[in-house]
Amino acid sequence: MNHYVGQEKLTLVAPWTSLAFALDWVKPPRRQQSPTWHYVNSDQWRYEGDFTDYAAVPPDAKWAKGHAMDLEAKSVRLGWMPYYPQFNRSSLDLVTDAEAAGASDNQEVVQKVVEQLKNKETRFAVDDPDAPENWPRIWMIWRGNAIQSSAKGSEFFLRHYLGTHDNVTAEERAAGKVKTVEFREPAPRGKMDLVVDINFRMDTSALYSDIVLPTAFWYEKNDLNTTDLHSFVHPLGEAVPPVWESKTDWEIFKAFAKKVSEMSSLAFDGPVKDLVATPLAHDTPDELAQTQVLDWAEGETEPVPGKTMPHLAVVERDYANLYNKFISLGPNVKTDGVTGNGVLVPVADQYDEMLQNPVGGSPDPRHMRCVEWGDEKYPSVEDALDAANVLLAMAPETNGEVSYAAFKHEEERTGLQLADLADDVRGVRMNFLDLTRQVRRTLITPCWTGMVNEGRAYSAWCINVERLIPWRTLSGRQHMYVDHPWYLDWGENLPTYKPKLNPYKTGDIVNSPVDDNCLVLNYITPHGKWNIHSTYKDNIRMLTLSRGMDPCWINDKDADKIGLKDNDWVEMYNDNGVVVTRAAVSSRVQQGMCLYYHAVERTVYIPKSQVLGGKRAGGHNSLTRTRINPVLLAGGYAQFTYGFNYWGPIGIFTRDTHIVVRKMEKLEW
Ligand SMILES: Nc1nc2c(c(=O)[nH]1)N[C@H]1C(S)=C(S)[C@@H](COP(=O)(O)OP(=O)(O)OC[C@H]3O[C@@H](n4cnc5c(=O)[nH]c(N)nc54)[C@H](O)[C@@H]3O)O[C@H]1N2
Ligand SMILES: Nc1nc2c(c(=O)[nH]1)N[C@H]1C(S)=C(S)[C@@H](COP(=O)(O)OP(=O)(O)OC[C@H]3O[C@@H](n4cnc5c(=O)[nH]c(N)nc54)[C@H](O)[C@@H]3O)O[C@H]1N2
Ligand SMILES: [Mo]
Repeated sequence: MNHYVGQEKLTLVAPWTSLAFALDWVKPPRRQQSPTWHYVNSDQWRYEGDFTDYAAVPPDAKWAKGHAMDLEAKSVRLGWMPYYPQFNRSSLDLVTDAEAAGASDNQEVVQKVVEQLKNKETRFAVDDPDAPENWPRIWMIWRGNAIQSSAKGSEFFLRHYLGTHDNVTAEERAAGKVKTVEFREPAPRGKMDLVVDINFRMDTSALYSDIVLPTAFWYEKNDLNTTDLHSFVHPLGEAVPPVWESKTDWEIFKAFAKKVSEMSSLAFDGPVKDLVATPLAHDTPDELAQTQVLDWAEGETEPVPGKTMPHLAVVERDYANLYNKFISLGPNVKTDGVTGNGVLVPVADQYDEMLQNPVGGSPDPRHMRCVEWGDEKYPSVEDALDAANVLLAMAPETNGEVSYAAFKHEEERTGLQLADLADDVRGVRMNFLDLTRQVRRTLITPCWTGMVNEGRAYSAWCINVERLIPWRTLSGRQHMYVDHPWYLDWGENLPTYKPKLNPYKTGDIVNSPVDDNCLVLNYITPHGKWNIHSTYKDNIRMLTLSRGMDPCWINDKDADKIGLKDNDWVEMYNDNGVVVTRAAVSSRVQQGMCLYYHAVERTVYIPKSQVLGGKRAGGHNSLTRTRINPVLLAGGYAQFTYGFNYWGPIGIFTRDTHIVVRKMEKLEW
């Protein structure tokens, strides 16, 4: 199913989460927080010293000091943030070895692994991220454009993930600074053995990939595309079949599942057991797990899974049946319901209803069907149409009875009367054909906070204000003050003014030449107004309207200082990389800043750089780098507990980035 990253969440979040992460078959899922993952793996941590070199914290801090990478490792071992790969050994072997050493059940397997972690026989991979056994080898980019377009610190990706040419002039500074994490020399380059991109567009990430899997465009497939911020469920309809070799995303992932199933007998005799570490989770009792910060690795407490460290669960992996499971809706949704934003949605009745459908037949926008294998019958998700109809049947936004049941469940949790909200929509059902025939709005649901009955526009938090459902905070109210010791230590227990970062101290401008012919400016990369990230910009019409490229915007008085005229070619650079483009000089831009819209593609224009001696320049994220604000690593307490796509450090605000801007003497392609 389609979804946008960022704050636009998929409306049908509860059933979608189940399907997307295969929770209908196996729990818990392995979900990662991306900025921290890339900070570690693309080795950007190696290029900074102590974060207090540039960030202001109160004096005499206990934790707010040292290297951010050490704090990242701490956040993993305390169960605050997820990290994969998990250990310095295969998580399958850990279980087999524990069993060979006498562990008779899953509980004992977990206990053995906890002991090994405590006496350091087994290590978390994050403690030694540049050890060959600990870094990831395969990177699959799907529905994103990570390389240059979205990921901060693009040039570090080129260097450490891909091993291509890069424009980094920064030096490594972490040696001797990291205390618990291993600093290996030299830093590995080209860590990824295989980069696969699934896209319908030749974007920048595709340019750098080993394999590009062409996917069907939006009029070549049946799919759903929705967000909570507007209240319609969008169907994408297959007007024509996918052209040439392209396949729908659903078919591509299904083909992967099939191949893995076919090949599994080469590695496994049957189902195997796997150990999964997951962080303390938002919207669960884990929010009260750590009222204090006690590190078991420093002897301050005992390691207890799900309390003082990550949850550890033993799960079964049945690779031979991966394909069968892919095409079937698993029984977990019947027993456990589906969950979205902390709200449990019971769907057992809908599961049983779906089981009444016939086995086989072709996918149909009106009808649902079942599949059979291993003597069992399951609702089918073999085709994207089946999957869309299954989602529509289980989502409170599109099945009024499900919404009613979810509100009933919320009544028990909150002690409030709520189900009346869904009284009038109990009879409403939507299937894929309904959506293609007529625009349909989503129904009211406790998974979201808007009140959309009777045509009312979606607006966040209405249910909390009007029906007094508690806010999802510790106090149940809107609250600003956080009494957690980690936040107190950083001086951020209340929203706090933090001074602008010094570019010479952050490492942005150390090796970059600065003289009277250039400007040092604050670098801002807001979202393009006429494009969505990297999409809809590189076509002839948009390029014609914007000088054939993305210009950088500079204030006229600033431009005067270095004799820069509108449309002149400039070089923008810092220690992270370099960009070559034209200057759009305008009094609408504030003095002291340089604005370069997100997101630039390498398919359009990338001239050569002069400051870097003729090397080809980069795009907007060539000038950024990921810096983790460690205060945001905290977890296991109140609303600041990890939630997928909700909580964790961001890459960086580009406004904390500084660049040097210089007029170009000679343009070279
Ligand atoms: N410097 C800087 N960096 C930023 C930001 C910034 O403001 N400044 N913003 C950040 C934010 S908030 C975000 S959300 C990210 C966005 O980052 P991304 O999500 O990586 O950016 P997009 O360019 O939207 O990438 C989506 C890709 O999916 C492809 N695509 C679209 N539909 C389909 C489909 O149905 N199937 C498949 N397989 N592919 C499809 C598109 O062609 C496109 O290449 O960028 C982040 N990075
Ligand atoms: N057209 C279009 N619409 C989009 C998107 C898109 O790519 N294109 N992307 C979608 C996504 S995923 C997202 S996350 C949202 C992002 O939408 P917004 O959150 O609105 O993000 P931006 O447009 O990047 O930045 C908003 C404004 O913040 C200003 N700004 C920069 N630094 C500072 C600062 O230090 N203080 C203050 N007060 N202001 C500052 C910028 O100049 C800019 O005008 O947009 C969504 N909508
Ligand atoms: Mo976003």
